[in-house]
Amino acid sequence: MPHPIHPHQSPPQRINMTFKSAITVSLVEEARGGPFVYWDGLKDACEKSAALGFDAIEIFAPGPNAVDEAELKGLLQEHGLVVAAVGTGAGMVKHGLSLTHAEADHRAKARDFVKQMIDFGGKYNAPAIIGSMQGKWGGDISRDQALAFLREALDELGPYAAQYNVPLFYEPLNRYETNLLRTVDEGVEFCKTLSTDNIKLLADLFHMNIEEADLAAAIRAGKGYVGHIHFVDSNRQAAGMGHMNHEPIIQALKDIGYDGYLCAEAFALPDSDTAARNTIEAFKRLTA
Ligand code: LER
Ligand code: MN
Repeated sequence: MPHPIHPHQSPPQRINMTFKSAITVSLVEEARGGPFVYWDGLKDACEKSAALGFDAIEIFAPGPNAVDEAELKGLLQEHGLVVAAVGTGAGMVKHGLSLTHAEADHRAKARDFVKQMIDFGGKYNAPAIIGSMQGKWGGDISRDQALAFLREALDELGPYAAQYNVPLFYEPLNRYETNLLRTVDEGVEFCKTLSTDNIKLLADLFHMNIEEADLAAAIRAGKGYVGHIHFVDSNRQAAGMGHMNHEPIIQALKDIGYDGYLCAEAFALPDSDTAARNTIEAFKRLTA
């Protein structure tokens, strides 16, 4: 049996891995049961992730003012962590907002929410992520129209993020979560139509496992565009707990000179501590 983590034991040396490691913490009660490893607050997540040797946390927060800045900065400093990225999905989960909604007022509110989340992340030099906030097409809105709305949003929000010297991450999602862009290649082609070059793609191995023919080839084709990785297994558990072959994916990331994070956006299965430990062990095995 692996040893339990004692929050007060001093953190081990950072592990010198090829890629930086990050782990998710959700502060959104409505999302409980979703694919996030830690659920019991920032203090708990910082103590435990630092003790395991993670470099960073990725925060899924209910809104831009949900986190006390002094508290988080203190925790990051105390534990030698940084923020890898911040999610914006609470705009959808809590407020039902979508960047591709039929009504202009609604879209403006969605863009405003994302801007505030970019401001939130900016305090920690962390990019924001557009995942479920991209919405879907349907009803009165054609696919082309929805993509035009998405383009308009990213062309506004990408430059907005640049004030913090960070990109904005756009995440293709699998077919059960969006009908817009579902593969890295579709994401790359879409980025080429933008007037901003400050959008980078978030390649989530869980979504890719559903949509891509060849995950490593998709990563290679995303060279220059892939800026963040949600690193999990086929079943959205920690890497190593499903049937995904991660070695060729790691090799592809090396080949494209990827220098971002591998972030565990995984279910807390069988529990947070085990998922976190399984993740860091897989990272070490695959990349040390
Ligand atoms: C967010 O990163 C993501 O991957 C989505 O599946 C959440 O719904
Ligand atoms: Mn994801």
